Amino acid sequence: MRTDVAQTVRLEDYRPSDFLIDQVELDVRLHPTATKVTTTLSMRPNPAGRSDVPLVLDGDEVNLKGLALDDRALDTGEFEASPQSLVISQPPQQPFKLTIETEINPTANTKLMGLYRSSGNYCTQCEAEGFRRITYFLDRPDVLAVYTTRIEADREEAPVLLGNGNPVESGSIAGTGRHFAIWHDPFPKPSYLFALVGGRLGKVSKPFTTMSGREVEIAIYVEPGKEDRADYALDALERSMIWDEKVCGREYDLDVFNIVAVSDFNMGAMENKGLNIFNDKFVLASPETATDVDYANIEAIIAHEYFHNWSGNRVTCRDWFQLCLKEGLTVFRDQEFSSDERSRPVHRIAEVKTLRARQFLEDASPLSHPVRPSQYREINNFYTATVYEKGAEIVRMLKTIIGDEDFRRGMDLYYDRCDGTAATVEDFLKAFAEVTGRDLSHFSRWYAQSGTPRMSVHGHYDEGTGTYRLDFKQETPPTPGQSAKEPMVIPVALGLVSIDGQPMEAACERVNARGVFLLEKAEDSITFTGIRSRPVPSVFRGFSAPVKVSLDLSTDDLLVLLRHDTDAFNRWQSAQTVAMRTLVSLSTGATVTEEEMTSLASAFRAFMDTEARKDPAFAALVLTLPSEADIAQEIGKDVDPDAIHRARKAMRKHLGQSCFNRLMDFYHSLAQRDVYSPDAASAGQRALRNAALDLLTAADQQAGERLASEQFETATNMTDRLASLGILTTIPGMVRENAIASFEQRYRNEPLVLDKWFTLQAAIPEDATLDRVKKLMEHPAFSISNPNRVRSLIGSFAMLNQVQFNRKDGAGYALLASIVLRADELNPQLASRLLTAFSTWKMMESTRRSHARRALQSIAQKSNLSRDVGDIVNRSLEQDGAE
Ligand code: B3K
Ligand code: ZN
Repeated sequence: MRTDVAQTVRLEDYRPSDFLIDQVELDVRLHPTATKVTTTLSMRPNPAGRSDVPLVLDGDEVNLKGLALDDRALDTGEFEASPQSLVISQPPQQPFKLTIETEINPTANTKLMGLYRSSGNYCTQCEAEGFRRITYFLDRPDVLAVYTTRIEADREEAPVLLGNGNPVESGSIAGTGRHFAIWHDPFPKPSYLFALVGGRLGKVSKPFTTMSGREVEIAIYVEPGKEDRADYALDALERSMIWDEKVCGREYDLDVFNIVAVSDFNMGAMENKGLNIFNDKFVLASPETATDVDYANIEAIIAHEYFHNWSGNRVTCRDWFQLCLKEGLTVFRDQEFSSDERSRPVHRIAEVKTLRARQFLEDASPLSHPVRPSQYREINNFYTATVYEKGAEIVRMLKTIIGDEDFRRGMDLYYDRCDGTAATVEDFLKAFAEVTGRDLSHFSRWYAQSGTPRMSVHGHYDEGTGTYRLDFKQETPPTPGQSAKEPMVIPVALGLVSIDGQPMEAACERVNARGVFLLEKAEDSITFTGIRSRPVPSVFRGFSAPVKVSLDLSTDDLLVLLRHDTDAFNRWQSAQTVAMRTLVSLSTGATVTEEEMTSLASAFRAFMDTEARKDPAFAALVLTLPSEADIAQEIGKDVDPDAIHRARKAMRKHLGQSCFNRLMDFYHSLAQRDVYSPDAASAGQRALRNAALDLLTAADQQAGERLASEQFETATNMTDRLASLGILTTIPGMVRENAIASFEQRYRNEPLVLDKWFTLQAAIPEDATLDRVKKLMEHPAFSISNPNRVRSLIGSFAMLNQVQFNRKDGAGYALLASIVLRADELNPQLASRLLTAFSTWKMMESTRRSHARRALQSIAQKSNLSRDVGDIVNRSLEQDGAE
């Protein structure tokens, strides 16, 4: 076990910085291996900090080349420099100027933090603590400064030079082949929002007039020749800007807004002020290379990063414990945007599927933590589904509780009051408490208490009195570091439906005009009066709280909701609940009656006859069974992934056979259109057609193979081509292998498309996949140093292939462990993200559990692990009861 555990940072230890930086002037001379950075800081002691203390600046692998205080070079005795810090023992007690010269090697920077190179271009990533890899600095989010950046480079190597803020000046340096550009950002910002780019890039742009009439140029820079693939992203950016003005009253504030797409990036994108840097996967799209899901992701991530300009940049975070303040809020904002641009119920279902698959899973694992953690060892490990997705659910619950108007007033007050500052979760809640006069202290527990609350809901109808009582109980299971749990404030949006499917008007004073009951205690009951027949309750409409619900509803009642509920989310949820009950029984060897097997099938048939064509995207979701990972999570302990795989396959086959003619009818009537459009309605039709093909194939492999092959050959877009290839990969044989080979041939020069090819093969649920994955690691398109490639092949194997990653012989775990160790030497963030695939290990049956433990221990025993991997492996093994 690792002994050199990194120092723990605690929220309770926060204190303001002892020094402030008002202005930063950077002069960056780009060079592949020896970039010289001269930083001039206008500093002063912080009146809120301690006096007479040394000045300690953060560094990370930087080389100090020169140091001057108020233009006087410092003697060696006056400071101490290491790659990790620069300490000036007796700094002035009044404002002073510090000039620091550093030298860095962007080509050797494989961590992709700080200044690095991607396909020869220079780019940066500074959140959370990457700026200290460029120069020594007070690299913390509550030190806000105004930046001016001069970038100099070889004109051939880097004709485009971009920085934060507005362009000020540019020109050639005579006789050197070099040129420069100066950028000035008037908005004070923390160092994590700093960015620069230098390289050969193509550009698409358009003018944008803001709500107050200011002219802005919005532009996207991509690899030359791929400009037309950025059109959709540019359009999404424009729509995001309009939405933020119309719906939130937020206007853009600089003269230019630039986005740069790069191919080596640790995450999706980064919201640097005025200069967003993106993983090219979330910018580049054409019908031939991107799927409907890619288009939707591009739209959402473009919006997300743009929205950060207010929720994150204008109002930033005091410290990294407040990360959810910008991330949870901004996810909520991008979800609302996508819901407005697309179908709200369909988007809500997609959000909840993601939340359950990632956040509920995390909360049930050794990595569970509160939305606002109270301590960390490596902050990069806290960019999690809990901070992002559950963080967004908290904002959504707040809106549900206080209503739309007060929510908007609270947001406006928060922005107005906190603009230009580094804020806390308390500042955020205070704005809403003030506009509503509510005490939100109990509600704030959502930020501090980890774990997914479990709710049970029981209904009692009394025919004699015409009343209907609903009993609610909540309980949150223990999580690491938190054994005793308190009740949460839980908004329950609900309604009653009659057995014959009519909405019931029922009186209950505890349910407000918006149909919401607020549960504040561990147990509570509400009673409806004037009820003439037994109702079916529809609770947690729209998934009004991030909780697990156990409902004592019969299959028949659930199917009433599927057919008739006015809430689309609960219609979908009802079908999922019926399917899940049967899938769990099948997976765990419990008896499944004929009736159970057939009831969902007949409900599906009725649904297809009457409803499915009204909203194909929604229908596709209804016809898709819970995933193997969802079923494993529902079972929760002693999980056997092979049994789950068999159960899901059997049920798909049964449903496919029972609905065969209708599915075939759907498949043929929703034929491909000649012209591809990524809009939600067209995407919905494709989704339904491909969901039908999946069930048809489960029912009749030969027929499915024939249809899928034909679709694969004739597809006019990537969505249909990839869906058919995915279906073919489930059928062993030459048809599949030929399709895999032809796809590779067709897209051999398209790395982002080959990523999809890697993913599909890594997800094949058969024993030979392990060797296939190892072989694909030798493929010329694969590279262990490129995060997209590694995530597509290895990440998909570990996260999507339940049966092969969790092989009973432990070989899946061993493969991942060895790759994590290899990746860790180059890129710790990438390695630790891969390692989180082990988060389900404790819920496996004992043989698999032992193999997983051994694999984790083999990582933990290594010396020189990064802080990132060391932290995840230690937390994964903590509180591991010996067996
Ligand atoms: N704020 C960045 C994520 C930074 C991750 C640093 N490890 C992108 C985003 O959430 O918008
Ligand atoms: Zn974000």
